[in-house]
Amino acid sequence: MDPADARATLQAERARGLEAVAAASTLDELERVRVAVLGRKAPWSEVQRSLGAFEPDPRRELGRLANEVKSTLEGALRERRAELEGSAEDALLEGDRVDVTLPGRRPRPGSLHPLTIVRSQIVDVFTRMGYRVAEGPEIEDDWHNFEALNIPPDHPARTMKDSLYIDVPGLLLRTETSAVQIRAMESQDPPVYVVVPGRVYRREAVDATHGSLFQQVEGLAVDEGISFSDLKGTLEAFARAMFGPERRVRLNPDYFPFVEPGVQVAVSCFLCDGVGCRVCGNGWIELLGAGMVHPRVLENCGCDAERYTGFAFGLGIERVAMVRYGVNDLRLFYEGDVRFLEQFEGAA
Ligand code: 2NL
Repeated sequence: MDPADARATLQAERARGLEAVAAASTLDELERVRVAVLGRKAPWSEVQRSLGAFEPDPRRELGRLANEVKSTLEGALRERRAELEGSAEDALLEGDRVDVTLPGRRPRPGSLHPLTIVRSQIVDVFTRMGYRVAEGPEIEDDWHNFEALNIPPDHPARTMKDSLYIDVPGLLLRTETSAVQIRAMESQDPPVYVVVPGRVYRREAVDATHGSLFQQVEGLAVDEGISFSDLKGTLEAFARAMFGPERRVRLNPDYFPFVEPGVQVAVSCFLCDGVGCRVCGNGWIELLGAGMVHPRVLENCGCDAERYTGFAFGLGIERVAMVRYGVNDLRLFYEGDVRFLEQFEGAA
C-alpha cells in the first residue's frame, strides 16, 4: 500500500464508518459496525499496521490522519451507543409504566349482619336505661339452665326431645340466656340490672320461623320495690325506642315457669298503627315474653324474696329483624348469601 492509497482508504473509511454508525438501529448492530470499522480486520487497522513501512514524512501525516479518523469514529460510536441505550431504556420504562393516577381497586367492604344490627339496637336501648351487658357460656349445666329457673325435672322442656344435649352428662346447649342472669344474681347482691344477648339452642324442626339455633336478648331487673308497672313502663320505652314514639304495648297473661305472673307482650304495628295489615294481621305484633321473677328463682340465687322483687323479659332477635325488615324466612339470616346480606348495607 502506498501513502496515496492509505490516505484514500482512511478518508473512505471515515465516511463509510460514519454512515454505518448512523444506520445502526440496535446496540448489537452498533457493536458489529464497531468491529467492521475499527476491529483488527478493518481497513483502518490494515492502514495502521502498514504505517511503519512509510517514509517519516508521510508516516507522520498518515499517522495523524489515522488517529483523527479513529477518534472521529469512536466519538460517533459513543454518541450512537448513548442514543440507543437511551431508547432501550425508554422502551423498558414504557413497558413498565404505571399510571399512578388510576384509582386503586378497593377491597369491597362487608357490612353488619342484619341480626347484628338489630341485636346492638336492642341492647343499646337498655344500656341507655342503665342496664349492664352480661354474657355467658353456650354450654350450660342443668342447674343454671333449668333448676334455678324453677323448671321442674318433669318439665317437657327438659326432655331430649326439646333440648340439645352433649356427651357430658348434666350439660347441654343453653335453651335460653336466662342462665346468664342466674349467674349474675348468684354473683352479686341486688340491685341487678342486666341485659343478655346470645345464641340459644333448641331441638326443633327447621322451617321458615323455626331453627335449632336462634338469638335472644333477655333482660332482668331486681331491686327493692320493683313492681309490675315498672315492667310495663320499661317495655313501653323499649317499644318506642325500637319502633317509634307512637307505639303502645299490650300485655296478655302467659305462663313461664320462672315468672309469676307471666305475660306475652305485643307492640302496636309500626306500619298500620294497630289497624291491621299484611305484616301484623290484627294490628299487634307479638314480640316478647315477660313477667315478675318467681320468688323461688330469687331464693335459688340467694336473693331475699321478701325484700327484693324483679321483672324479666326475653325476645328473639330474628323475630324483631323479620318484622323490621319484612323478611319472611328466618333461614335467610343463616345462609350467608351475599345477595341477601348486601341489602342491609347502611341499614338502621
Ligand atoms: C320468650 C320469653 C322470657 C324470661 C324470659 C327470665 C329470666 C330470669 C328470671 C325470670 Cl333469670 N325470667 N326470663 C322471663 C319471661 C319470658 O322469655 O319468649 N323469649 C324468647
